[in-house]
Amino acid sequence: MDVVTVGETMVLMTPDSSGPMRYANEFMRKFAGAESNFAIGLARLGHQVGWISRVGKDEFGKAMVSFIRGEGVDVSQVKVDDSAPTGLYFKEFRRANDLRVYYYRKNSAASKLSPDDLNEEYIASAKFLHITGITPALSDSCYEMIFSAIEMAKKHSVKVVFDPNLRRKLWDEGKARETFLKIASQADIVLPGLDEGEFMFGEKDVEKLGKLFIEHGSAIVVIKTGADGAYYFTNDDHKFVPGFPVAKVVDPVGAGDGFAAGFISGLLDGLSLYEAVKRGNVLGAFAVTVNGDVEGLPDRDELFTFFNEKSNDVSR
Ligand code: KDG
Repeated sequence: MDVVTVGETMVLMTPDSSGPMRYANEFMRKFAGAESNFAIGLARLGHQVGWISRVGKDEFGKAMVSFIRGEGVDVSQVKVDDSAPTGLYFKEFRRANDLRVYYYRKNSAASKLSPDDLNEEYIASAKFLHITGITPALSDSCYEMIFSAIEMAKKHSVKVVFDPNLRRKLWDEGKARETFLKIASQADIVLPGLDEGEFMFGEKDVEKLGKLFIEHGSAIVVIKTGADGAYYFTNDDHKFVPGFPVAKVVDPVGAGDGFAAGFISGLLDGLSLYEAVKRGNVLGAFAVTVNGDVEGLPDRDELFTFFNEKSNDVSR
């Protein structure tokens, strides 16, 4: 396994029409979750990825596992739970720049994830363990599970990648900050957005923030600044890597997961940090051009075609 990730994926319902969802009668059914989005992004680029989770013993759970398996992700560690349903969420495209998300995930099957769902050998077989700040918010057992997974990874020298993915609807702010700081101090690689970094350290200046993350214990930090690009920091190096302009953002959700997949793919391919961040920026840009979190992510051919064309415009 190149990468193992763990977390909840939900059924995603998106209205066919924009505007207040109370008027929507038709919906598209998709699947989305930060960790499986990331896993799918890597699998499309040809990497070996595994996703650990729980789904309900229901039609949605069956369809979700088939979908993720169909994308080339190993689902051997996904458990089917007959006591809780598969989680659900809705995306409401209210108006331009006003996208809202509604969760129906409390007590879902994935919220029952616990340390017992972790197979140490499976985690040990990977080069990277990827976790997000969403999972520890889901329940006490999910919180414990995340720290057990980190412990297992560290025991076997598997690098821990932490994407904070702050979801304010799921958290008490103080608890979120404390948890993110605790995970960041144990992670090798942290991938915050600038706003998440500010949330964690109360610092807006990106250079100072990068330094704070490194002092806090991470070997590599990449701070994303949206469409502009991202800054990477290590103990002895830091650079800004410009993003790729997108003519029309169709759906911004999933950009961060695409970024993480592109960046880790770059590291797995032995690229320099600069080139890995650039690949992350490209995948983030691809992700937002299509409705759905993962539908826009490229396969390896598409990615290299994009680079070979030396295109600066993702939309053409
Ligand atoms: O990163 C995109 C995900 O956040 C979204 O698809 C749903 O996993 C999700 C969440 O918990 O918000």
